[in-house]
Amino acid sequence: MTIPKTKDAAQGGATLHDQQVGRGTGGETHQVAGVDVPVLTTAQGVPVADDQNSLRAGARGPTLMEDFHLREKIFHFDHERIPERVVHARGYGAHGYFENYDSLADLTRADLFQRPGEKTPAFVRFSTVAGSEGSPDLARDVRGFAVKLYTKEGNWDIVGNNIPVFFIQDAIKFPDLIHAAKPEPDSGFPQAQTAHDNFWDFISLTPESMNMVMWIMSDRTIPRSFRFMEGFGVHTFRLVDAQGGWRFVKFHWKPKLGMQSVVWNEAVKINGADPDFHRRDLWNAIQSGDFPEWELGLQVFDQAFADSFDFDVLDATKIIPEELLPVRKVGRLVLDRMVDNFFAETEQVAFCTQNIVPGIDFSEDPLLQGRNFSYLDTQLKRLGSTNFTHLPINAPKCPFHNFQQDGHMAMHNPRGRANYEPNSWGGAAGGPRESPDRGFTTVPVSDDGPKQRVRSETFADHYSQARQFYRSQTEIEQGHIAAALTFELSKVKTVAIRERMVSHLLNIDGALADRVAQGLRLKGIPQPATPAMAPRDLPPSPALSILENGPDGFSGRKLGVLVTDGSDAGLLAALRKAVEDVGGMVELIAPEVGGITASDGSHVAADERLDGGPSVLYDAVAVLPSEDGVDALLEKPPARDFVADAYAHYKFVAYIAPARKLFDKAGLPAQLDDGFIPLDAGSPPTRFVSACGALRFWNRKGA
Ligand code: HDD
Repeated sequence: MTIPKTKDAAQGGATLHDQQVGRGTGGETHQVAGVDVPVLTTAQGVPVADDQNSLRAGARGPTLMEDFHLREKIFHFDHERIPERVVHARGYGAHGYFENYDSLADLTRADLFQRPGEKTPAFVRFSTVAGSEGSPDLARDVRGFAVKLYTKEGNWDIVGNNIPVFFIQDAIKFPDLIHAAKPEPDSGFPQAQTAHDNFWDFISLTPESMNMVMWIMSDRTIPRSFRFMEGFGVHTFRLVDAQGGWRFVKFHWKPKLGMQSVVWNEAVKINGADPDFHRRDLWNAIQSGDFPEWELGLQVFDQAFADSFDFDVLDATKIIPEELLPVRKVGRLVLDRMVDNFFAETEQVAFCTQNIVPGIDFSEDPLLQGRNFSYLDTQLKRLGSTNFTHLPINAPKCPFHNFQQDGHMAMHNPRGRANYEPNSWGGAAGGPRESPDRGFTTVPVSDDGPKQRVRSETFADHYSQARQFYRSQTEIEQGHIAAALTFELSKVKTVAIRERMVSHLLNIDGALADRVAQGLRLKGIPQPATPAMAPRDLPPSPALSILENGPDGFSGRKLGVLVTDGSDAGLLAALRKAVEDVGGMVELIAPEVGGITASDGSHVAADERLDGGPSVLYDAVAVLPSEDGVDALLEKPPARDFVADAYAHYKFVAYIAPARKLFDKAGLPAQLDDGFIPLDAGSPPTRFVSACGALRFWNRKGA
């Protein structure tokens, strides 16, 4: 191929930004196969004539050192990877905005909360904690929920999780916790799982983790989608008003679509069927204009409330129940744009708990205080330069001026002579100066005492809120917690660790401990662990249950429809309309991906081939084969699994008469329960879709 000579790309008027983000945007173009495309260049902008062959001495001779194009290309490739995050390595980010409802000037001087309706750009990264970057999305794990708000007075990061409490009270235990959770150092497995000896050994020796244990064994750690989970700032922070007055605050993100999780057997299968299940879900939702939303909620309280509350508000293993202190909704977070480049944005985004703005302040929570050391340090390791703040995803969107300079990859290089202050260069030439009025000031709280390594007595109650969490769950959810504990501890080989965990459970709930002990076939029930403080019965908090806080419809959910040649075209169209009318999505699964010929002779494209679209990928399913088409399904294991799994996972199933043959073949009961809804003249698709709003038919016996 002969490539015409061109000018240097940089002369073509490309901006620095174009050159950074485009694959040859700007610069000269040339025609390839009748289309104008940019000329391929080296990183130096030199046009490349041949990108297929290295420079050789003779057609079969050795490659020459002189080949600067080959060397530059391979050199760059060799350095493509940066260290993955030591925790939260696997994540997925999106852009959006935060919109403030009312002025909160009476509570905080934070600029973003001053004006009703004001929008602040945001970037959010969701993540799992323990797994590597390539681990599956539906590992049982806490989800990170990190929000960067690019306010007009600097970047504010709320680096939270989808669970409002944490395993440990003091940051000094974080390396131990994470070492224990990650793959064991000798064997190098298990990946992205806490179901192993090291984790439960550490946990069973750390009673302060018991509240978190209840949360992680609940379905919160197997969310159906990032879109359907809550987020929390976890720690207590401070809101500071213009007069310097302050109150404590806890941050909540409430999903507009309600909460939803999968069931464990489903999670295991989703990980095989689509390891990218969560990121694909977010991508698809945002790309199709179905923008997920969360409301920011505040629990605001003063020192008197903190003192009257039974737990220490500085203890990150505790919540303040919403029933005790309601969550005030103050704005909404909308995610409406995917990244242009995963590496540049999602991978290089650097969240730091110490990124805070005037009007917000830290509390003395020892976990938060330790985090404030950790994040800056880890970004330097990961991103390689103190100038990571110059990367577009990390740079503030408001003006910023200081005397920091140089270092690796410096991109913002101030002009002029003044690179220190005080200086006597005067006016603008003297550079920026501090502002006592606008600048960040720390709340002048005082707390003095002897220097010592101690844990406050007010952190000593490790079981009461664990009990409260467990007893606030529906019976179904309690069953899931017991099953999850039994599963995880069954993977633990050391019997003494299993027993030690049950001894903690005895302090939480006797029936739960019994259930797990029986599930493990322990020889006898161990003695309860000796608590540092006797657990108390607290009133149940319905806000802690997922099932009590689910959605009221099928909006944002997905229906999978199994079809064959001859499927009823009219019914398909009516079903699609009924789902889309309530804001849901439909995917068709056919024996072959090329699609089907429907009853009216029309060609209908499929979204998935049968073995690529198992029912675990959908919130509800419809089984609509034709009389002629169903026989071919009977011999296909993925077709039988499709209905057997939908049944086992409590899904609502719409069907027409021929589907019964497949149900029989898959071993479903002859007497179908009310979760199976026929589609016929007496039962239109709208009836099925409104039933699907309950998401699962939990009354199914024997599933
Ligand atoms: Fe952390 C990442 C959340 C305790 C040290 N953490 C990280 C991320 C989230 C959290 C969401 C991923 C950010 C992203 O998407 O880039 N971490 C939490 C929460 C905690 C918590 C909610 C307890 C309330 N973390 C915690 C402690 C320490 C760290 C106690 C250390 C003392 N966390 C880190 C880190 C990471 C991190 C090593 C790894 C990658 C990163 O920071 O950017 O610094």
